[in-house]
Amino acid sequence: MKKVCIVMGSDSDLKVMQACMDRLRAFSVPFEVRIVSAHRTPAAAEQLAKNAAADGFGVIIAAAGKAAHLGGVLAAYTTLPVIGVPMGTSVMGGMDSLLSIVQMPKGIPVATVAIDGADNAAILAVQMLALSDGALAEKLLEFKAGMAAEVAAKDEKIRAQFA
Ligand code: RP5
Repeated sequence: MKKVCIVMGSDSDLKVMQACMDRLRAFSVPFEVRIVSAHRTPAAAEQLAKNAAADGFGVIIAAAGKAAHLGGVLAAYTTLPVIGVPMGTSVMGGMDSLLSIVQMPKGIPVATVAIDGADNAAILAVQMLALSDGALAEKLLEFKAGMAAEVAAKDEKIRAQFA
């Protein structure tokens, strides 16, 4: 199976991104984690993205905050899909990160999840890999069925409570 490359602009992003690692583990999807910054280590960002496909990655998840150019820079150097995760920030609540990631110019898309949407980034990456992996697609169906069962159980409980 192809691996997921999780790239963070700083180790200060790790706490939020832990949910991404946890979800990928739950799906038994292999991943590697890197700290690479579009601004502090731009040469490493270029190298990582250029080599990612040959290194066995099928998708890149890029988490960054503030002027969050990491996903866009990685996407510029690879044809692999890049998922951007905007980090919540103290000054602008993460709107700065969100707009920096989502407003890519035409031709270089970065699939952007919600502010601090680490879990959804992992699920989206799994969905991408499942396009060419039937067993993984089965696991996704089970995952969705599990979620639906949970919500249905809550629905039943609340209906009884207010009947
Ligand atoms: C971004 O700047 C990082 O992704 C992080 O979210 C933010 C702050 O980084 P630190 O100053 O905490 O290293 O590059």
